[in-house]
Amino acid sequence: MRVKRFTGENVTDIMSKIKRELGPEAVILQTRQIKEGGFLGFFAKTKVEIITAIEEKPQVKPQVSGTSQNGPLQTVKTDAIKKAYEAYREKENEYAMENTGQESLKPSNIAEQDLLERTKSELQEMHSILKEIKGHISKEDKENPEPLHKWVNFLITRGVSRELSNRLLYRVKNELVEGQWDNSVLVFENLKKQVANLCTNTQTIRPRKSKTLVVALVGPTGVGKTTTIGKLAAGFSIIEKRKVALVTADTYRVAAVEQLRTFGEIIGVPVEVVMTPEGLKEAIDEQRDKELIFIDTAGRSPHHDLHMSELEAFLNKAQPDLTMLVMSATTNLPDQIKAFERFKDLSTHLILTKLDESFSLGSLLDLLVNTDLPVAYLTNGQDVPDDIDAATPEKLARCVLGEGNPNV
Ligand SMILES: Nc1nc2c(ncn2[C@@H]2O[C@H](COP(=O)(O)OP(=O)(O)OP(=O)(O)O)[C@@H](O)[C@H]2O)c(=O)[nH]1
Ligand SMILES: [Mg+2]
Repeated sequence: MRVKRFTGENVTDIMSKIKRELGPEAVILQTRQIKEGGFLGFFAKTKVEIITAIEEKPQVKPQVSGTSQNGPLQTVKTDAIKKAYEAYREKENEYAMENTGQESLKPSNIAEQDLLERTKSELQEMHSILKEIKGHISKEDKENPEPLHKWVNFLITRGVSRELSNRLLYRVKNELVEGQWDNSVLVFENLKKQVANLCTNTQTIRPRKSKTLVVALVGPTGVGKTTTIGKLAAGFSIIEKRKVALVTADTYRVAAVEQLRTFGEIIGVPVEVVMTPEGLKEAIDEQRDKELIFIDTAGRSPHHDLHMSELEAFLNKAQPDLTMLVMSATTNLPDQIKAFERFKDLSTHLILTKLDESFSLGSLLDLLVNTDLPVAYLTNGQDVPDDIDAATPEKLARCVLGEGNPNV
């Protein structure tokens, strides 16, 4: 990799210089203001410095076909895409440190935060123990015969609620005959079927050549909206060869916009930044020649009414065809359900993120029975563009139950 420094009067001039000299593959590592010239620190001119990097290895040819278990986007320019996205991410973090986020990074706040988090998780644990004790005397427990109790416990250890676990085993019991309740292979096969039956509602994005499809991603803060848009935009533009545009209505990220644009240039996708709902509408109208327009929105706390109304104002102007509510598997179920309740009227689909970070994905099943929106995608890592999969009932069932039969 070759690293090169560029300086100039402004970012736009330097960006064109970089593009001329290094081509669109160049990745921005750092952007900052510097003082140059002058005497003893006086009369120095303020300039912009951009540090770039370019891969000198021969390029990997795009492989259009070949979907894999880990995601369909594995081969194409992956390194360049990753680096560009990481550069964007770094800039974003830098900005967060320099601004409001700074406070929360002080050591004393970290300790307080830790204590708060621990207390919160202890309370949650106590809450689930109480729920479990209550569940022990539930009616369904008595209805499920002894050989099936271990399966109820298995589901509970996977994170499924006791109530739903009992319901599932009740169905298994009714579909098998008594002599089969001891047969682990038959019980597990039937259980997989029962779980998949609760996960049938899946649907991915299907762009059409004839009409632009506008897709907005919304959701609570930090759940992975921007990362998922990066993965989707790269996937659709590079693998599916679709004409894609990306519009960000997240004004908090303005400092990182150049990086986002560089990321867009590498994957061949224009990036527009808008400040107002009207600006969003104009940006969409300008990109009407595209097959797909992705809109990234700022993370919104479901408890913050003003922020929610701002989001609604953006969506009212944009009138997206699909609005995907992004939910993280690391959020506890009651909070997931609260967020769902708050966002559901704005949303048409769900995207479930950070599956790789949770050890008990069983609670996703409880989430799904509490929601009626189709699940579009599952994400399982931070890597752009690789860590994303289209949702299917089988994949969801595998998340809930794990890979193999626990009782053989
Ligand atoms: N482990 C893991 N991390 C993820 C995944 N998706 C996103 N992340 C990480 O989650 C963090 C937040 O991701 P963002 O994409 O910025 O989330 P966001 O929803 O856009 O955040 P806001 O815009 O601040 O609301 C980043 O560190 C991402 O790398 C995933 O599937 N798995
Ligand atoms: Mg974001």
